[in-house]
Amino acid sequence: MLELTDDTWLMVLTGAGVSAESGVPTFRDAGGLWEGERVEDVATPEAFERDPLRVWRFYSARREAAGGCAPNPGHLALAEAERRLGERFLLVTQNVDRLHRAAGNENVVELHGQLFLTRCAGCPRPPFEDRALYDEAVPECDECAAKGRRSYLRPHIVWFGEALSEAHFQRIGAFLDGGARQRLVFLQAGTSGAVYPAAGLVNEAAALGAETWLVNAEQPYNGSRFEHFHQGRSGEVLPRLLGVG
Ligand code: BV8
Repeated sequence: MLELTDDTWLMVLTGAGVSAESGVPTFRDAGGLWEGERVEDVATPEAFERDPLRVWRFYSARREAAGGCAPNPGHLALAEAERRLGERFLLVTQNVDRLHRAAGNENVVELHGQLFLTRCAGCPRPPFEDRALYDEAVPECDECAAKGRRSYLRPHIVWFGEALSEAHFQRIGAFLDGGARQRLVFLQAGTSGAVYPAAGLVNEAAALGAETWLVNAEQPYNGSRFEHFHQGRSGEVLPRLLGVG
């Protein structure tokens, strides 16, 4: 068991596997999202430039699927860990489905963006809440239109080749520095460890002396970096591991 002591600073990195038991499809598993679509066709800025409607159809289908999903016991265990540790807990997720927030986590860094936010591809207006499905036509920015310009709206998602938010890295860095003075623990759950920079966070934490824990259905690409590996479904393993089941 991973004991949450009074001096524990716990950073958790999650991926699609944590939402799998909620019914949200993963990416790289058999039957996952990349089986039907090539990444380059739907999750790159070039793809959006080439065929924005195809990209919107992909994200609209994901909005529709994720909209009906609820947190599973893995999410709930992580929410309970935050209740116990407070500001000594930080959840860094690659998931865009908001299920961690729905479970009750507040100290969350959504590294790859959010499925239910839309922003303008052409102007700096802030991302806005949007659950609409765009299957027939690519939506356009009304604020740009008011200024006589035409710009497409796009999902608030970090695509391959796009930079992640600097503010996220500052928050992660500050947390790791704080934890390094006490008992720093890094826990990775439900991710293939294939996508960077997320997959490299374990190295940063380990360099600061963190204990490294892994929960996954199978050995991930970055699995060799971890001291403790609990193989299995996160909805079953996380509650047990964190002693909150
Ligand atoms: C950038 C869109 C720079 C979001 C996604 C270093 C080395 C090599 C390459 C790179 C590198 N650094 C950067 C790169 C390039 C690239 C990259 O990582 N390429 C890889 C693939 C080689 N990274 C980038 O381009 C990033 N940007 O570096 O910018 C820059 C700087 C300045 C200026 C300009 C640019 C951007 C990365 C953004 C990626 N966006 N998609 C979306 O549509 O949702 S990635 C996509 O993969 C999702 O976001 C997803 O979250 C992410 C990770 O996938 P996983 O969550 O791991 O899901 P997966 O299906 O793969 O795995 C599930 C796992 O769970 C499996 O292991 C399975 O066994 C397990 N599992 C299943 N069920 C369960 C379970 N485990 C437990 N319980 C279960 N029930």
